[in-house]
Amino acid sequence: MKMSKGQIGRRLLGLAVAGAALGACGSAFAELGQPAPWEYKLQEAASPVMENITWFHNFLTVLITVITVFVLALLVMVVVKFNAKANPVPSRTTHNTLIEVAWTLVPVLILVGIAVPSFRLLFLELDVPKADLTIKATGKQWYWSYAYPDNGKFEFDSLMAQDKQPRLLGVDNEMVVPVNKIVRVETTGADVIHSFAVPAFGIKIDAIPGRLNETWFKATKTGMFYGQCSELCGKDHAFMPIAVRVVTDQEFAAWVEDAKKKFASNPANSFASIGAAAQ
Ligand SMILES: [Cu+2]
Repeated sequence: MKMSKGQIGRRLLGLAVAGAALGACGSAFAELGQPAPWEYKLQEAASPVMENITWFHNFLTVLITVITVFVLALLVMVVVKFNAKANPVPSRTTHNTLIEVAWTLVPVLILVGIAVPSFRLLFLELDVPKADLTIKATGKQWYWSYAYPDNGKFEFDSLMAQDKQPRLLGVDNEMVVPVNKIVRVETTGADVIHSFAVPAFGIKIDAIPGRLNETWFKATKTGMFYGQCSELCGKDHAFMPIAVRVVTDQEFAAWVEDAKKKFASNPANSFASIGAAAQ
C-alpha cells in the first residue's frame, strides 16, 4: 500500500492525538493512595520523594522516546535511501571524524544528564532528615506490626481485613501519621525478609530479621495510602497490606491518646510474643 505524504501526516497526527488522549486518561484513572483500574502510570505522588521519582520517570520516558524515534528515523532513512535498488553505486567512505566524535560525546553527555538528577534523587531518598516521628514497622508472617517509640511506646498489629475496601488492601489497624511531618520508618523482619513499600510516598525498603533498615517520608496530603509487602515472604505474602492514614496534627494527637489506651494492655503486641503470634 502506498501512502501519500498527506496520508502519512494525518496518520501520525492521529497517533499523536491518541497518545495524548491516553495520557490524559491515565490521570483520570489515577486514584490517590491506591491503584486504580487501567492505571498504567505511577501512583499520584504524596511526598517530596515521590514527586521527584515521578519527575525523573517522566524525564527518562521523554529522553528514551526521543532517542528511539531518532534511531528509528536513521534506520528508515538507511533502508529507503541506501538499498541496492535506490543506490546501485555505493560510496566508499569509511571515516568521518566529526560524526565519530559526535556519536561518542553525545551519549556521554546524555548519561551525565541522567546521572545528575539520578544521584540527587538517591541522596534525597537515603539521607533521612531530622525526623518528627519514628515508627518501627516489623514484618511478620503475614502481617505488619507498628511501634511508636516516641509517642507513649505502644505497638500494635495490622492485619488485612476481609470486609474492608479496597479489597486486599484494607486492614484492621492502620498506621497513622500526621501530615507534613517527617516520619522515619525503621523496618525489621521477625521471621523472614519482608519489604515495606508505599508507592504514593515513594518508599520501598526491605525488612530483614536481625537488621534495622530505615527510610523516611513526608506525607503532603491527608487521606488513606496503601502499599503491600514487596518481598516474597511465604504463602500469605499477598495478604499483608500496608495501610497508612495521614491525618492533621490534632487528629494524630487524639489518635495517639486512644491508641495508647487501646493497645497498652495487649500482650499479643509485644515483641516477646512474635513466636506465639506466628503459630
Ligand atoms: Cu511479607
